[in-house]
Amino acid sequence: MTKKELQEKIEGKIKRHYGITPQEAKASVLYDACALVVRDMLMDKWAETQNEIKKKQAKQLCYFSIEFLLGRSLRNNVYNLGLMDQFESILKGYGTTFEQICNVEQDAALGNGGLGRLAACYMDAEASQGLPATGYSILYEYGLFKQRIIEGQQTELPDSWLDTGRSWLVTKEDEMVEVRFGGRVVEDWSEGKLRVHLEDCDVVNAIPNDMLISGYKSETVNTLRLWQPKSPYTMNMTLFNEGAYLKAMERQANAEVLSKVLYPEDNNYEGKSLRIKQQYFFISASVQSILRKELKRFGTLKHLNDHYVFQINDTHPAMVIPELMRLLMDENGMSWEDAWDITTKTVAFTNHTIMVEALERWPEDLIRKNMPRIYQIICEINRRFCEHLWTVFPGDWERINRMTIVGGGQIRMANLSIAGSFSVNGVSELHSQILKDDTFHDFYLDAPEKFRNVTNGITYRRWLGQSNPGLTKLITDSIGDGFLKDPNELEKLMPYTEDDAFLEKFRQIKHENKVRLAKFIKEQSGIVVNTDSMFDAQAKRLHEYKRQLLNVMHILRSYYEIKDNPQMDVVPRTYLFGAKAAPGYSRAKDIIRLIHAVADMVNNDPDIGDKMKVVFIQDYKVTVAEILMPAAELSEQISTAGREASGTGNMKFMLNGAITIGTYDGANIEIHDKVGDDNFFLFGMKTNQVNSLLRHGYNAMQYYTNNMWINRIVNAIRNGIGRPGHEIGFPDIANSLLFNNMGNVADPYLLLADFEDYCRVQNIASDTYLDPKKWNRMGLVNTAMSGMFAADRSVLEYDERIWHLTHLTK
Ligand code: 26Q
Repeated sequence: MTKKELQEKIEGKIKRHYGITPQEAKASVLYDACALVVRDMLMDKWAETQNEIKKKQAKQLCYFSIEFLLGRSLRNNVYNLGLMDQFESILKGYGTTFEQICNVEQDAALGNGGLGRLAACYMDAEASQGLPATGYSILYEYGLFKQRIIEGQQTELPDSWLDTGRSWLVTKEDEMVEVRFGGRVVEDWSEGKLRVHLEDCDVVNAIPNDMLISGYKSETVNTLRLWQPKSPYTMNMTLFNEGAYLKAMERQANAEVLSKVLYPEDNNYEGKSLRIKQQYFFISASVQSILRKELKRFGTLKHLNDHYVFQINDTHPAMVIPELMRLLMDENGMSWEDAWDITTKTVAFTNHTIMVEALERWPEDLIRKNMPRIYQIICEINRRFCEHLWTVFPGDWERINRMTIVGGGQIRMANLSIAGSFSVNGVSELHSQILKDDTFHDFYLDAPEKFRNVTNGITYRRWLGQSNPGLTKLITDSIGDGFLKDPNELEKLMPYTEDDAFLEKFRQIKHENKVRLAKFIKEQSGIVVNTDSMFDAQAKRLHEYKRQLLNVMHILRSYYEIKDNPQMDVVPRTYLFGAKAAPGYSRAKDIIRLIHAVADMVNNDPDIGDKMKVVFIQDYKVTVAEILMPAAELSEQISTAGREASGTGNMKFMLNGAITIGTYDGANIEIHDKVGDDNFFLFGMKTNQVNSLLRHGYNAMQYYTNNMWINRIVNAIRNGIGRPGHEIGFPDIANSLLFNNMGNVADPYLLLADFEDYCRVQNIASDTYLDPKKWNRMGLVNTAMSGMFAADRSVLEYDERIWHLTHLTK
């Protein structure tokens, strides 16, 4: 499309929707007009994609996820359509810039962290690879909370993303479906055959809002279908007339509350009844709408698994299994055996965590009360599964007890997900191995053929092409732009690791990106950072297993070393943190407060000056990550070995040329394999050492007694951190490292055991930074070897190992 045609379309929108000229339009109007024009363009391609799917009777992917952490869409879509130059030039003509207009858009933060962002990266990769896919989730009114720091403490503010997000949605009232809660199960033998139906339910209408998903220079446009609940009931006038105003609206309010807010929990399960209703709401609506299409197209559901595969993103959508069973049997007259055969050939399960506190287990009562028929079906799945287990493990009661789906008054969603799927995968080599050896070992013995690995990946278009234009240009100028379609081409950069002029340009670009981040930090917090210092970043959800506290302990050590010896030579560093804590996770919030106290102490100390700065970047989100990743030089990936399933931030940093300081955990291992020992700062215990230490009784106190640094740092954390006169003590944090608490051993994530080795390797990192050429070469190796962490590779592996989809025109 030419600039002229595009400009006419934009101006047409402004005129028709707002009745003004582009010169009169403020930024929000220009944003809306651009978004609507882009949406129209995608709509044409979307219709084409639908046609091709029909014509080819294509097998499609349904990706079920309670989270899609999309970030902004305008720039992404314009980039994918190859229209960046046109848009930049048109908006310049209006006296503004495309960037300014993009900044109007709020992030669509319909997710917490890694799991949600992964879903978003995969949607991009599927469209880019011509894989037909639909994502299914909820149209949350409020996304993940906005984080404000007030006096060092996190407070949460609502995030109403729809103000600008609406522009991307196409509401399809005519594709509404009914979701039913509660009621009674009624069995009916009247036609000589058992038919089950529900009576006296609470009905919630589900309305689809479709977001079109573009791929990079691809003809395929896919769909993200976000369900919005709407009550079919109006106000109860009898109650209203009696003066019971709230009661009169209760039914309506109960329905619409389903999509109010995304639960802000990450890697942690909380048994809230609204949450399970959210899950059933979007699952039931999605499966109904899929079956409706299948019936319309083929007149039967017998071949469902030839046309669809359902990938469930962790266990949150596990109710697809009983819901599909219910619809096949109760509403389509299929036998249990036929329905089970189809279901278990359709559903595949991805696990994202082995942390026990994240495993979903719902009280039986809650499911029985809200989804009585689903409860019955789960019980019957369980009964038959136990029967099967008795033949596989005769007499092995203990094992069978661990494997049951219903047990101890709870429904175990992971067990349901495995029993009802044909595929179970982890998200990195190590994680998939742990699933087989440990977490799901019993299930592995029963059905080894189900287990596979697909290592996570990220979309390079967003995380390099769009967020790091400087580096993208340097790469394109030297090896062409093929890497944006085939990321393995990045390896062609390897010869440049010996090219001094190239390395100098690489350094220069990193520096420009650091200046950009420094400006952002200055505007946000007033802190001035030294752009010649090493930018050392840890950005991820705040969780004890991710060990932000270990990073803090090392910062304190560096600080005291300078205090003890002000004349010593140091490599200046800027320590960057970005992290949200779940609002109910008080230890995590305490650690945020500690980071601020450390920042207050370090940043205001005249003895320290430019040598150290500690910066907590407020409200870390996709859009902030897009500024942070390109500027980082050292990537902190320091989880306790065996605890981080994969990590994906590690990949974003690597791609942008940061060097990892990390443990042997998750995808760090595969990053280390790719770049080798020389280009990675590896430290700490391995998974087997961690587990054996914990099994044989880990004694944290012994480190406190014997290591004078640990002693000093833990005491300081307990007694007071802050600028003089403003010290705050954190006794709970200190105690958690030394004493058993509430059934937990002291220091369950082994910070004290890994501390010395971490500091040793941090010193190596500092020494290496003194040799800029060496450092830049290491960074470039990281970029060059990052090809395998592209989401394109991941989705193609899913396709080859699990999905077997029909490929469309790219
Ligand atoms: C469950 C029940 C009730 C409420 C909340 C939850 C819940 C919500 C979010 C449980 C877990 C999560 C999120 C998990 C997550 O993000 N896991 C991360 O997934 C990434 C993508 O695979 C991995 O890279 C990370 O290692 C993993 O931590």
